[in-house]
Amino acid sequence: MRTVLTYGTFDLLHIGHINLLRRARDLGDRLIVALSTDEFNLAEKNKVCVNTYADRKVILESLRFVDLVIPEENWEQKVTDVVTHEVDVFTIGDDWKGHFDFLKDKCEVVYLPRTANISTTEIKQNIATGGRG
Ligand code: C2G
Repeated sequence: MRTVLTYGTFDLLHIGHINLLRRARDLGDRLIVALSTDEFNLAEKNKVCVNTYADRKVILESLRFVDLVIPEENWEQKVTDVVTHEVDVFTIGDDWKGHFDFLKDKCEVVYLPRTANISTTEIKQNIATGGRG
């Protein structure tokens, strides 16, 4: 059983998230998503989510290529998560390239290409300005 772990906020789930999650799952047999809590998002990422943690969790759990969702509550939990869940591969979008290389002595680290021209921020801006420009 090859376990893959990734992290994120996944608010207003969009094709960029889906591409990431599908490719993450394809790196192994089981995908765990550490989902940023509302408190962590606000305190550490300056993000105010449209969907609550509870709703974002249910949405991710409904995806056929997500096997388990756990909370991401701080920046420091990754090593513990990798060990606790016997993770073989840590993966995340390449906007984080290099940030998590410290995990390389515990598991493989794979940075996946981001999907261009889509982000939660852009979606919010398009809604605020009355639709895609
Ligand atoms: N992503 C992507 N393409 C996009 C947008 C996002 O591949 N167009 C990827 C990101 O690179 C990330 C995942 O989708 O791997 C989730 O993105 P966010 O919800 O924005 O998560 P982020 O704020 O990057 O949180 O500890 C790590 C952080 O929790 C990561």
